[in-house]
Amino acid sequence: MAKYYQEAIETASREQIKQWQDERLVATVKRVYENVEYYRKKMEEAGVTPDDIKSSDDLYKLPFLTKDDLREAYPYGLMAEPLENCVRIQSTSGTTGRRVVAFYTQHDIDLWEDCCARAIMAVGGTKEDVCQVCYGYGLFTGGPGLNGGSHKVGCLTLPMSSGNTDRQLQFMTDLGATILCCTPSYAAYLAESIHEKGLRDQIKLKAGIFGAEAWTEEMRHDIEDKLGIKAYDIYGLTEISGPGVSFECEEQTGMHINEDHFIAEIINPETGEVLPEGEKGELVFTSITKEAFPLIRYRTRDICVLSRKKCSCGRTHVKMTKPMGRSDDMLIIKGVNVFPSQIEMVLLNKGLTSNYQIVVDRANNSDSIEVLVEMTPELFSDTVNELNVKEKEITDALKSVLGIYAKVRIVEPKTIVRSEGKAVRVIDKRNLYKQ
Ligand code: DLL
Repeated sequence: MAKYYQEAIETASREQIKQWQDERLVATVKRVYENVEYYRKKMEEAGVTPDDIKSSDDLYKLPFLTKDDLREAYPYGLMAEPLENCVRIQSTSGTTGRRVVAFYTQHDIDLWEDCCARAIMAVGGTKEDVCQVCYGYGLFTGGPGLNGGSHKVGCLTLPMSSGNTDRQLQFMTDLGATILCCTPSYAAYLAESIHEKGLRDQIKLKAGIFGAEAWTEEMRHDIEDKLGIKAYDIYGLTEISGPGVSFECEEQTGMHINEDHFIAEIINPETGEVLPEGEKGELVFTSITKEAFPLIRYRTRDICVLSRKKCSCGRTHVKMTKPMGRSDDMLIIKGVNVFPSQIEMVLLNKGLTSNYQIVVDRANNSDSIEVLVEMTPELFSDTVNELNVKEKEITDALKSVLGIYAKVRIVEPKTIVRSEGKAVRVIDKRNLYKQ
């Protein structure tokens, strides 16, 4: 059974992969230097010219790019193709101020969908399969990416998008879905609903492709047991295209990075120094085939380890572990990227103090977020009713900034533990990064 979408590429020799990376990096650097003022300035500041980049061995000479650069250059500052050649945007789930917009030419979409097709075939997908995609469609990359990959493999694609669990289950059983694509928390929720409704023997699922958020091995086993499937991880980020930057194969021991499109490095997040293979650090990507929005040395803030150990699946592309944490304070709650600073801004705007704590938890596979904030002397004299009104006001403001519901509790002064070092702003009880 064919298990590769592009066998010659996925099993290419290391020499061949290096050659692709060398040629494509040199061409990409030259192109952005000539076409994108933002890059040219950054390179000039770092004292590097395209002539200094002769192969991927010279990558370390180039400056890093961060989310702040993307915000500074928003919206069009990093676009490397004329607008008339771009056909799509996708955007992160982040909110005002933190929003990241990525651009695609038709060629970019084509290559991105190839990456997702590789992921689907790696879990045993063929054109005989019925692939149910319940990642969100729209600005989020999950739905469009896996949808495109599923088409390329030739699966019958169910473009469900997220939510409406009853309808998901109806299509899953009526149409005999065999591959499920969604976040791991939604997969676990679907598994639970299937059990509750006694539908286990009516489903034909064999594999799931779950990503977009951290999940543990325990969660994998739980989903696999409940649904009687193999559950595979998939990783990606909007900035670098979306899902399919890397994906798991049958070995289920890490995700192969599509190295013909992306060069991966691991750096020390404090110093920026490139770390040798096998060391844990921040993952940095350089895209070498993208037309509209090539990113050079983009710091993902995801912490992981790379390995080039031979894989039994026959793929030769480097593997990354599941992300083991982040080097910034971004939380992913219900699939939405949330920065504590956004919450702080809302509280301060509403006249509250910066003595607050964010408690994130997960019950029945659903994330919840509670914001505790100490009352100010003015609020101290307010009645319970007035406090309730204030809490509701903050909840609404948070909803409009974050896009998700956060329970707000105003607590008495001095009840949030003070710390002598850094304040403990976030208590994440989900333990998602436990390996
Ligand atoms: O989450 C793209 C995606 C969609 C990946 C569907 C997989 C499946 P963003 O919303 O830009 O893009 O969020 C990117 O999510 O930097 C990681 O911190 C986190 N993340 C993505 N996949 C995984 C995973 C999509 N498999 C951010 N495990 C990334 C852990 C993940 N974290």
